[in-house]
Amino acid sequence: MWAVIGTWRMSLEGIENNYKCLKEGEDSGEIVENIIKDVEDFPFFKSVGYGGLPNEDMEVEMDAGFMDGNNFNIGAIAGIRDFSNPISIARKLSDEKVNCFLVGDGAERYAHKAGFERKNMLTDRAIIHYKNRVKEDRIKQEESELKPYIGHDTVGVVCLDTNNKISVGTSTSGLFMKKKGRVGDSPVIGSGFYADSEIGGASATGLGEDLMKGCISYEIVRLMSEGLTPQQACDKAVSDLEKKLIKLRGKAGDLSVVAINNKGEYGVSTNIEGFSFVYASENHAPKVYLTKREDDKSIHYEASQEWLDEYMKTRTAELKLL
Ligand code: SD4
Repeated sequence: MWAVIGTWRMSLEGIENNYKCLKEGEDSGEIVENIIKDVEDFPFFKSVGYGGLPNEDMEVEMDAGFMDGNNFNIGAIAGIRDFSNPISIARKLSDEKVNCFLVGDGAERYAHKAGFERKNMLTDRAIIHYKNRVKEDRIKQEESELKPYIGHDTVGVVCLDTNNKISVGTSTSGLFMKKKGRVGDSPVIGSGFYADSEIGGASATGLGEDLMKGCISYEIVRLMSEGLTPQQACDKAVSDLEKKLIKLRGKAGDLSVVAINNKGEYGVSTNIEGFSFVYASENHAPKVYLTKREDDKSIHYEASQEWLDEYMKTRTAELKLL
């Protein structure tokens, strides 16, 4: 059996371009990296890789993480600038026994020495978004609250290959207008991602500051190890964390998760409207779904052609300076 799941509609092309190799026995780590690279390279996705939106100093600082569920190798980078494929750097770091989670300057030095491609990741389009946001904030005369960019967010991919190995990876430019040096959940093991080939893997997207409070990806895998299906585990992890956050703090940020188990079954849960994901497996061609939650249960339905057309139209629409 093989299966792969990715957060958001943006993982579709990556999954479509790579899932056939899974049938041919390709390693899940390789597939996770290749899918995420496709997302990082596409300039119209504004919260991952090239074209990602910058921090408040107008710098694109990116985070990425990778885990191999067979041997628990992990690699992660945070706050890295000017490298084209953060996921590849994170995966390469997962070969290291120590020094496998690097930040900022240290991550850049490592990537440089290891020969990774340097690239200015700030696009003209991202600069327009930045300038417009500065202008809007000035108009509002108040600091607007940091929210994950609606409908975009982190790409997280969990993959089971035909050798029963589960790998997981994440990549993001994090929150638009974040403070320099701010790190979310995406490169943090157990929060943004976790995989154990004997059980399953999970990945998260949303407000990192809140996702980390529940170590949510680890929690989902732990729940699966207790016998919950991926869907039950995702629903329980999201709803427990949301309830706890509301109880302790009065509100909960955006929490969305995807998971698969060692049989290739999937689960997805969210506390927001309009969370999309892509799933493919031996018995299932890649498809985009949307998820909504009713009474702590998730309902998944296939995205309509109209929704899919509208998605690309809005991503690529002409953007003007305000
Ligand atoms: C973070 N979870 O940096 C990530 C962001 C995300 O913007 O998923 N979306 O908190």
